[in-house]
Amino acid sequence: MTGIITRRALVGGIVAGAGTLVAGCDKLGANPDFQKLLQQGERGNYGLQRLLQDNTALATEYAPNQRSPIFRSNGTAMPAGADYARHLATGFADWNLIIDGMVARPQNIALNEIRSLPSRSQITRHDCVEGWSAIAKWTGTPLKLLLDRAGVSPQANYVVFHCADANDGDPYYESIDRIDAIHPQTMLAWALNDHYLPVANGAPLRLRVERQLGYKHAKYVNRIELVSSLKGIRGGKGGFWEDVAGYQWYAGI
Ligand SMILES: Nc1nc2c(c(=O)[nH]1)N[C@H]1C(S)=C(S)[C@@H](COP(=O)(O)O)O[C@H]1N2
Ligand SMILES: [Mo]
Repeated sequence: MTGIITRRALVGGIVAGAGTLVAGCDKLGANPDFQKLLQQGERGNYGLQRLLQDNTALATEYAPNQRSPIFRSNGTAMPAGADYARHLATGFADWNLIIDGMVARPQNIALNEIRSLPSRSQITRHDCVEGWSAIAKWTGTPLKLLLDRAGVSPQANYVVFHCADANDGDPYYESIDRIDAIHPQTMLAWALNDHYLPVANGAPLRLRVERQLGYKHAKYVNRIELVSSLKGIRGGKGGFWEDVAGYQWYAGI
């Protein structure tokens, strides 16, 4: 956040504080006027933020002693199902990451190989719309490096992350644009505070997209899909909470 007024403060006028309303989304989500308001704010938000933003600016990084005593979990803390249980029991020894869709060379990369690739560490603040923030150190593989292996087609505008957990039977997923995908701090993280990820924080692989809110940081990622449009993916809004509760797709902070 570099400006004197934050981008979120600026767009607040447009979306009428949608960011603070979404917590009570159960009732509001059903209201068509509220949906319209969110979608208007959405277009303004994405366009305005992308216009004002330096696309390569880094999110603030902190010193080791500024880390929060604990980094809590939110959403899924333990994915249900026999598949994940088996992976957990074997220490994720045969967890693979698929990269497919609009790529020249579809990939199926073993977790161990991902962990052996050049990595980056960063101490950043995570902001959840449910009203908590925490600072932690993340270590992982820059997403750009993985995407370059796959050879992203020029028509692939979005990167979709598919997750191994399901909320009410509906698997979590998220997506980002190419600007955030190649940003130097955007990574598939495999360690939190110098230990392999705890299950509650997305073991064995989770997205860090530091300039966006918490719900964009998909946990338990096992597949990355490159697409030209988000329309064909599930509800068409680009993410689990975007589809079910009208959260903004672009959640820049
Ligand atoms: N697969 C998956 N990813 C997810 C969620 C989830 O429920 N499932 N919750 C999201 C939300 S709302 C937040 S704030 C962060 C929380 O990350 P943490 O559990 O490591 O704190 O993960 C995000 N990614
Ligand atoms: Mo969140």
